[in-house]
Amino acid sequence: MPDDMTLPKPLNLIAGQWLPAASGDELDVRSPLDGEVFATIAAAQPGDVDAAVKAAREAFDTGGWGALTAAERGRLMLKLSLRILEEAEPLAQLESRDTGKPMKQAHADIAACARYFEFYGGAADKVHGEVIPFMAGYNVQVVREPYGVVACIIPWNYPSQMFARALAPALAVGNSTVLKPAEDACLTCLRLAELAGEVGFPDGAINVVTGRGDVAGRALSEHPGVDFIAFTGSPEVGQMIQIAAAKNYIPCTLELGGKSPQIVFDDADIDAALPFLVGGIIANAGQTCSAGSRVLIQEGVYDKVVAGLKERFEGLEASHLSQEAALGPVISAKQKKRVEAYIDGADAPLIARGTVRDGAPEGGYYVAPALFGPVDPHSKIGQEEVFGPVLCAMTFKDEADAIRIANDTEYGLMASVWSRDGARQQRVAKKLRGGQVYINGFGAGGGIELPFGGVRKSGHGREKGFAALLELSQIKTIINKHD
Ligand code: TXE
Repeated sequence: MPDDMTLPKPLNLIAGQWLPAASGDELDVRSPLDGEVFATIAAAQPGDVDAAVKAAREAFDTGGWGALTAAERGRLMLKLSLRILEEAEPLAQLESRDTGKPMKQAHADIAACARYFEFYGGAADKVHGEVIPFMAGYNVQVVREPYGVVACIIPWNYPSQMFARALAPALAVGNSTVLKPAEDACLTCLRLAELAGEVGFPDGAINVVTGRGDVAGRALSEHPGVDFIAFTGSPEVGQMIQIAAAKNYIPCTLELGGKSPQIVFDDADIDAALPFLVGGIIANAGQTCSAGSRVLIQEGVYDKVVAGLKERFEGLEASHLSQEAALGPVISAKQKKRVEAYIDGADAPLIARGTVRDGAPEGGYYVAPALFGPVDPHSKIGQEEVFGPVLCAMTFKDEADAIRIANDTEYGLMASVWSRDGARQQRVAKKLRGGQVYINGFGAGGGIELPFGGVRKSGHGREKGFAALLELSQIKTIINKHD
């Protein structure tokens, strides 16, 4: 870790001003790499949140943000995208220290963050309405409008990507925003908001309140001045968000995680599949909503696939020492305890365990990856989201069995189908529950252009792609009787 790392201002951003919590409350930030406190952040209270929402409202109603044309908003977003790329190295270092990600992953996240602003910056002036033929003497326009103030409450697993995934489409269609990043990792979000100010975003377009979820997050989600909530996080908090949104009669999108299956049929190219089966759960130490945490394997190839997985798992090392490390620590002592409780209490045979590399700091939150199998699909570890580097191998007999097991959890977010049979690929993909299905690949939520989201306990609404622009805007029908 570089000693000369520049930390962003540990303050809230409200109407273009960097402010401490009015109460003066702060929280310590620990690095998962070594467990040491390396920064503090403001612990926003309801009064700070209120000020942030009012600032966003003013920016939208009468301030500089609402006055911009779509093309001007897009141009600012494109400028921010370039600025993020210029700052990629320090941003990646900050992201790595804050989340524990290996640098390679942190760099990929910063590149994706820039890409979000590029994609949505380019799309800002391409969202338009339509004209509907109606009775003689009428002109009917359907226009697409922003909601107003969008509250974005995001988690710690991909702070810079989540910043962009939530904010970029909301801003592109003209909403102003209040971001509440996660208390476990929010420093890149503060720096990104600072960069937005540097490239010319008007005050109040992006406001940031840091602090505890049950204080700042709750105050934001319940605030009557918020018009839309975009939430990513746990199902438990997602449910509270939906209730808070209902009380204010506003819409929300929820992205809540999953237990995503990768299905390997006996005609699959197993050598091609193996890196994706491992990568789907190891990326970001398994702390990905769309992690491929279940591998469903057809009986005839179970031994062969498991042998390949075992070999790879035994070679995995959790580390912060190498730029190329496949996985780093998990986010916090709490998360490490949670993941280890799943591993220690697993009601399935352990097939393989990776290692924590020698030299990893004692205080870091490293977890050696674990492969279990055959896992009973109805067992606790086969059903619940672990959010760590834990893979469950399961068997199935035939196509119908595979679809039944794949869909038999409370979640439905991502899936993949590994088979050489084109008709089967289509049949299975169409029957799987969830918002994204890969065929002969797995990209853990990848692709900014591609709509993404879940069903049931994985949430609802679609992020990414053009779909997010439609989600974060509403239509108004203007009926003009002209003679
Ligand atoms: O999430 P929380 P946690 C899952 C994953 C993980 C578990 C717990 O299984 O192990 O959730 O993680 C804010 N009102 N996912 O506890 O608490 C909080 O400050 C309003 C999957 O970290 O849901 C943070 O900004 N906001 C997921 C955000 O909600 C509240 C990613 C998410 O935190 C709040 C993260 C409240 N009462 C965890 N309480 C994914 N889908 O990728 C907390 N928050």
